[in-house]
Amino acid sequence: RILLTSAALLAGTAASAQTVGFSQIGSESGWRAAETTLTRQEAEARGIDLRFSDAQQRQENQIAAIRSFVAQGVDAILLAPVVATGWDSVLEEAAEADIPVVLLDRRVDSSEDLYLTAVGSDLVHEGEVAGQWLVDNKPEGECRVVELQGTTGSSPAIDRATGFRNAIDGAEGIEIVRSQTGDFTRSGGKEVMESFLQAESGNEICALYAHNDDMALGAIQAINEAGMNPGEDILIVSIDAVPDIFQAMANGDANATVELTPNMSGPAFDALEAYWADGTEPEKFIQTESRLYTQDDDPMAEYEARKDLGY
Ligand code: GZL
Repeated sequence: RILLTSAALLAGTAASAQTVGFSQIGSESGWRAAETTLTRQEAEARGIDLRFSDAQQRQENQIAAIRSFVAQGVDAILLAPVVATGWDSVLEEAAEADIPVVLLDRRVDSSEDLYLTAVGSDLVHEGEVAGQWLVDNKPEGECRVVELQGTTGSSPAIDRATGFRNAIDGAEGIEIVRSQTGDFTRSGGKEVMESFLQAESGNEICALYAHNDDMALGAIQAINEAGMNPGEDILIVSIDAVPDIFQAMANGDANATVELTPNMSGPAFDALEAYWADGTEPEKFIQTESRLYTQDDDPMAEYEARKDLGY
């Protein structure tokens, strides 16, 4: 009898475990890897059955994954949308199946009615913080800037470009002379920076603004290989605050980064648990905080604090 009761109890507990499908963009950056690691840990800690799909940065794979999650009848879907457009029909299918969708770290242009909430940072503000750092720290005179943009059509690429331009527009002598996507990857950042250096040979490049640290780290490699000193000849400002950018700061190769927390799933699961419990409708946007870090902020301590978080 006791054995039966405990088995029945276990079965009962297992049956109440919520199942969540997670359509992740891929593993294009250290930050993305940390977001995945933390999401798996959060789900484990909460007894949530997480079904994970890596889209290799292709929207069609994310759409297929969402359709599969709907067919499985999951209790919720997490979506980190690689680009901002093209989600209406698949989000409508999830809505028709009464499956709540929570957006992580990027936004979509679909109606807010098609998702429960979006967890992310103020991406425009991140660009403004990066731009303001350069305004405050650029050398005297003209400062010609090159920009490595994130994935074309993604909300961070759009908003971080806007924010940086908001900050520098009012300042004298700062001009963006080249801008191109490096797709948020180190290899992309390195290749595009090599082309910037060739195209601008003979002209002075004062600073690089990269929409994420991984592209900045690739660019630092290219600048070193060109026999120049990143962090001195060319100032480096980027976004994410991954461990390796702090290592670069400690070496004098990078100057500033704007932190983006990789723990988007904590607030997401909090909102879902409240919704599952009694239908509580969260705010449509749950904003995470970001702050500036520079070489003055003990980079190696920041490196140590982050190095085991799964980046
Ligand atoms: C921003 C997030 C970005 C990170 C990159 O919210 O979507 O995607 O800044 C990642 O590292 O590729």
